[in-house]
Amino acid sequence: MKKKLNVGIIGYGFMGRAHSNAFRQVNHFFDLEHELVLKVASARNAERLEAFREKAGWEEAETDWRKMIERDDIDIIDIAAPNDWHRDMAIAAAEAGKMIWCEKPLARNGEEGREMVKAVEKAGVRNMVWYNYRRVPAVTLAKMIVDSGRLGKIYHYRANFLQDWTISEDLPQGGEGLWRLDVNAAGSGVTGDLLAHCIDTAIWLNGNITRVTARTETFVKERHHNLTGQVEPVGIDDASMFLCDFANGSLGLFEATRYARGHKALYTLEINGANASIRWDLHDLHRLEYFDHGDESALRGWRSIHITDAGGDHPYMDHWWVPGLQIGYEHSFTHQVADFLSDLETGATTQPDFADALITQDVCDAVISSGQSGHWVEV
Ligand code: SOE
Repeated sequence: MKKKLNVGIIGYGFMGRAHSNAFRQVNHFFDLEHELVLKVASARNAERLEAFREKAGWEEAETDWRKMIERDDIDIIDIAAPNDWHRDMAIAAAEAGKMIWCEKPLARNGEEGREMVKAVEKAGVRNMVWYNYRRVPAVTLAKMIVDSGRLGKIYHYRANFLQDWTISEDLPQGGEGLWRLDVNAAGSGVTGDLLAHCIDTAIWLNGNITRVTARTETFVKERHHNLTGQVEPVGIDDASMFLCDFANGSLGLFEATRYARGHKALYTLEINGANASIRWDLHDLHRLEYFDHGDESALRGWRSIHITDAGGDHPYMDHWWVPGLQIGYEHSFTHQVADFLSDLETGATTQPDFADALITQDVCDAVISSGQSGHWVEV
């Protein structure tokens, strides 16, 4: 008989849907001692909440998230609300002794993030942040290759996250998914929304970032605000680029924008070492490209590895289909929750936790600060 864990989710947007799907799938594909129960869903808009509850498969709806957190029968709080809610919700959940899963970025800034880390450490509750791309099997395999030392000394780390959905000046800020354009809700623009993913993966694969120099830009300076009804200044960064030093001596180059016409969610990364290089592209997420200078010269070249070797050496794939059949974006969330549940059983810490995500938050803050000052900023 499995031990049941009751989950309470806050938020019914894109991430609310992605997380709910993972919670529903995890016990069907992973052998775990615990079973997740989709107990309560919470959000302010009662009508939309009810539609979400029914469609996503939650047992109950609660429009007051504090009431949900206070319930004795809830074991885990999942925060899938906009960034300006993360701190208060996480602190309340920690004080109530709940395990906490929080959507990325950890918070709007390092100051809020530090309060959250303090709260979970004081309460001694397990916690995790949804930097889901670490659990795309090709990215996990990249980590295994880097850790094996096959790349040799690392010289370069390069990452992009390109989108084009905010180019129109008529697009409002505020409310529903558009909170991402409102600096009060989001904390920053593409730095926290997109570069944070790239930074999390980069630190995981290549170690700490020690200093940055950035160029940030807001192309559309004013937008209609959906909640206030006024035209208001835009406070977010629409584009953000930075150069950095890694502690291991390698150099980093990062770019994120929502103004790259034609690109919808093009997250790419590349690592160049003395012996070998790897690269990955979210639009072809089940492939990892690998170049090994040690290969026989006549055959040497970039190889494109299809990460579908179920029963072989490809991470996570033995939980899914037969060799050759690929999986997608949503599986990265299922893998993350599966890892959390198996770590709960072994006592291991699940990464990234709040403390880990705070390091990424500090790099984001340094990028914003350097973009404003035009100077190098130490992290
Ligand atoms: C929108 O910019 C968004 O959905 C981000 O919020 C996600 O974190 C990213 O994975 C995809 O794009």
